[in-house]
Amino acid sequence: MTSPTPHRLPSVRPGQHGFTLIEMLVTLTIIALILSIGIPVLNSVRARAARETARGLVNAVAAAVAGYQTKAWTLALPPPSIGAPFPTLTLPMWDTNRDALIDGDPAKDGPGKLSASRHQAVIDSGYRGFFAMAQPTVAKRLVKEGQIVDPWGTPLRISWAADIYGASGYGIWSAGPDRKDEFVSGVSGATAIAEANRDNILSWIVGE
Ligand SMILES: [Ca+2]
Ligand SMILES: [Ca+2]
Repeated sequence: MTSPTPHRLPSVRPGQHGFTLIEMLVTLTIIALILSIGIPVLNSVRARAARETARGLVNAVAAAVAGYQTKAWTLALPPPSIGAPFPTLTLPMWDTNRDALIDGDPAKDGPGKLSASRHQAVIDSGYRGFFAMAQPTVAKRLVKEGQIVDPWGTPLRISWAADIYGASGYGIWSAGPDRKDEFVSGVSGATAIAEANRDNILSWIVGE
């Protein structure tokens, strides 16, 4: 049995152009090899860059929130009857609509857990959402309609006080490349929640 010759010249007759079959196969094999090595490396570099962007974003937003002394937004509600005093409503600053997402422009952001009338009261109060109020340094591509999104397009989340961040203060986080965390509908049960939260990028250190 003869092995295929790697040489090109013997198979090319005068006046003939083009590649031999072996040359084509060798070339294709080399291209496939380069792609098989290069694409995963490129994807890995991109994934790392996205995580670093998200980490910087989460830290910047956490610092911007921490820079404010007032952590609640108090507004006047319409009086229940003519002549009655205006009741006040105090809401967690940066998440007035209590949907665990950093507020965008309240006129565009939904009412979240507020009633429509209370949501309107927030708009009327002059609250303009996190981005307009705190003006953190954020790349333009990470802002969509006044809402800050992570490199995977998911709005940043915020939670206030004990359940997430300790006795006082805010926790900011990105849901990570999988765009999921325990607040996404359809994620329930300890195993699914742990899996969804595994790649989240947090502004705090777990256990502190
Ligand atoms: Ca919100
Ligand atoms: Ca996640």
